[in-house]
Amino acid sequence: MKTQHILVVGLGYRTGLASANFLVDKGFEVAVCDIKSCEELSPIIQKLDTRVKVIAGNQHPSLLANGFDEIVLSPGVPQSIPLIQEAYRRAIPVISEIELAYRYCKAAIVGVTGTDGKSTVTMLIAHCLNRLGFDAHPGGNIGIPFISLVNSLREDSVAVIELSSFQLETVKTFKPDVAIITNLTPDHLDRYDSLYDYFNAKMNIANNQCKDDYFIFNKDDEFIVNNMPALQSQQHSFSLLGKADCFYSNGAIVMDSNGKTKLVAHASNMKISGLHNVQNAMAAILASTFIGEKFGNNIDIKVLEEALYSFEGLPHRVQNLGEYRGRIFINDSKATTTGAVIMALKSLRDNVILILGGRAKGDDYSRLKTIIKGKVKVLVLIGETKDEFASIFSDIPHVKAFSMEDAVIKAMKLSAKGDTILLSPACASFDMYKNYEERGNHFIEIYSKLVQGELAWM
Ligand code: UMA
Repeated sequence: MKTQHILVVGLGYRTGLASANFLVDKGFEVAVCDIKSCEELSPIIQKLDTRVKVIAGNQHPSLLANGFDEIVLSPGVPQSIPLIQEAYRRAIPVISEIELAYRYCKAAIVGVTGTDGKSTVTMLIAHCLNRLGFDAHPGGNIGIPFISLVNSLREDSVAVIELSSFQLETVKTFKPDVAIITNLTPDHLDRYDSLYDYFNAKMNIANNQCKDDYFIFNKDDEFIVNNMPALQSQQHSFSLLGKADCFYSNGAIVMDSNGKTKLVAHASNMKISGLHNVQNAMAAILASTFIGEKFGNNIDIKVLEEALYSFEGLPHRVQNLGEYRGRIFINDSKATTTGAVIMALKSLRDNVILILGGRAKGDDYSRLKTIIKGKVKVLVLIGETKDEFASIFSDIPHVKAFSMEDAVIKAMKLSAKGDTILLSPACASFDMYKNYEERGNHFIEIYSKLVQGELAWM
């Protein structure tokens, strides 16, 4: 049989690199192209198998004249680029790395999508399943490409995969055994024409599911409930507000199984706080239960309860750094949407000094006004959006800052004992940093300098 010739589009240090190395190992002839120059890509090229052909600084549609059989598209590359449009014209299949990994994955799959909470839910499910005795592996959008896991997954393993809308745009047959959508609020509207387009990409998570599969959704999310397409899978919901398959009542997280209610956990015993984390826990409880059913086991609720209590949470998500001169510092650098900022503010008392801004993602930032007026004393505006936000929030006390250090110094000056200094930007980080982790780590570093007396702020 003729060797298949695959083009990987986008040589990011996660998806492109892992996909190209995987494919060449499987015997495919592989080329990878990226708009960046060879020099810019050199740290990644060093990790690339030497059998992979690198096309740097060129993504012209004429590349397809080389006769590729399939394209693996990195999530950061939109389908609208001329190369991909030309691929569609030539009927060359375009798939995501998720679809590729699915072809080789022997394990059961839990897929987690939604706007906010995906990473926490992914890690929490993997934590619960491992405590329950499963061999669970988290991956996907969380930063570990699914394709890099498949060789180590067994038939009795569970891959718990965080899925972005970008990754789901180009799946074809991908089908998780358990799919979850945490919530849906405006995001990535710089890539999608409307919220519906964004939602439709996300719903690709469930399109191929069949009647033996499970689909878990947030019953409190009106957009999801009102726009849910017909699905083949068994649908189950969680709710903070009323009855659902898993619901919250007076501090208790309860499962409703065929009309019989069962107490699973007390929210106050969990290390991750806030009602959004109760939602995350409910999604994890349902997913763990259904994975148990898939494997023919009744999971031990006591073990699940302990797993929920022992989960430490993830860095950069409402991460409490500690106290300095009576101010609590919270790093929520992962909050790149208005929905995430709303969740963070809801989980805190008032008197917040909010560090906000970065690279806009097409969100309607005025959505933040009501909660900011209720909880925030003053806004410290950073990044590319600072002028735009100064006009959106003109009726709210605000100052502009010109670096993260400047933001922290201004936040210290404008705060008093008992206040909370929160970095929850509502924006992407790319105007000032490589990614949200680098932004959060810089904030943590500045906080440490403050505590050690190495940053003059008075
Ligand atoms: N590129 C092109 N042509 C273009 C645009 C980009 O060649 O037109 C190239 C860039 O020059 C770069 C490469 O594509 O070299 C970047 O690829 P990538 O952005 O897909 O980067 P990866 O490192 O592979 O990271 C991706 C996800 N990135 C995005 O979706 C933007 C990571 O999610 C994910 O962790 C990783 O795969 C593993 O699955 C990050 C993210 O920001 C965390 N996700 C978004 C979010 O969470 O909101 C969706």
